[in-house]
Amino acid sequence: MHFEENNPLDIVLNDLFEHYRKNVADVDKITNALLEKGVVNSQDDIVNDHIAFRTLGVPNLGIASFEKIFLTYGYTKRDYFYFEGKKLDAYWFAPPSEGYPRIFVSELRVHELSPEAQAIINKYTAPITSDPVDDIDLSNGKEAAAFLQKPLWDLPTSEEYQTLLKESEYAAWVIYNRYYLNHYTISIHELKDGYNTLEEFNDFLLSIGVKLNNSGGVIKTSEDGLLRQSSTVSALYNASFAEGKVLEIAGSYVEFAERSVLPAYKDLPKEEITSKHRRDGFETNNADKIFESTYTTQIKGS
Ligand code: OOG
Ligand code: NI
Repeated sequence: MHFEENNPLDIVLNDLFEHYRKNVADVDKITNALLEKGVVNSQDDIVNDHIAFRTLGVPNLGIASFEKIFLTYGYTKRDYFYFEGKKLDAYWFAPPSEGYPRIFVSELRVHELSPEAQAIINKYTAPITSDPVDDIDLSNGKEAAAFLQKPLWDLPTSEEYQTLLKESEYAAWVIYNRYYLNHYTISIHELKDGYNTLEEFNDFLLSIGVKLNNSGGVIKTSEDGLLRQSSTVSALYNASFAEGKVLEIAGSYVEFAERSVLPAYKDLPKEEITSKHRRDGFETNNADKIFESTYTTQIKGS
């Protein structure tokens, strides 16, 4: 994945990816191993299926605020997803043209948390009295990219973080990591033979020592069988909290998606198959398990 630095969306996506790549060691580890094996010739040969962000459902923030950035850049809002147990809502957004990743944005249903957890979140978000996206010039890609790296609220204390963690791992993740890119996703079906099924690719990942999320099984399969996904488990990072204490907490991860050709196009010659002939969108049950790539249960489990 690489875009020319000539339009705001390209600038934003490049900047998000560069920050993410520097922080998440598995990104370069996987790319370098693919280069070494001659599977790809550069990072640009890796097709990015989608990227994901997490938000808080409070006034002036959440999907309603965040989506303005990518709607302005030509994305289209698509299906709604609801995750009852995790208290999340989500939408996916289709890209303006081929070559750009889909975007998956989720939002915590903050009003459904305990009064204690709500009070912690509100302490940090209440000072945000207008939608911060309204204050940025989205035609300026550098300004939009900087916005996505800029903390919108103060750092919590370690105690507040741990209180949130006990009730909602997602809440704890967002209060600390904010709009950091949550993952990028390698399109497995775009790779060469030997690496273009999730089984083969996961074997390759295990061979280079990458740990995979096993919640609900390592390969998550949609009901129609056409969207299969796996993901790494986040590493632990030393994070400094408001009072100066350092805790090891979850950051971001890498995902892998295999989209099969839709039944209507099953007889199309291989050379003619493009992304529009493949299963699109997302799947609630797959996503529900992929969220856990940043959860303590996955990070601390074997
Ligand atoms: C997003 C989890 C869902 C997918 O592809 O279904 C997802 C997250 O962890 O924030 O990425
Ligand atoms: Ni994903």
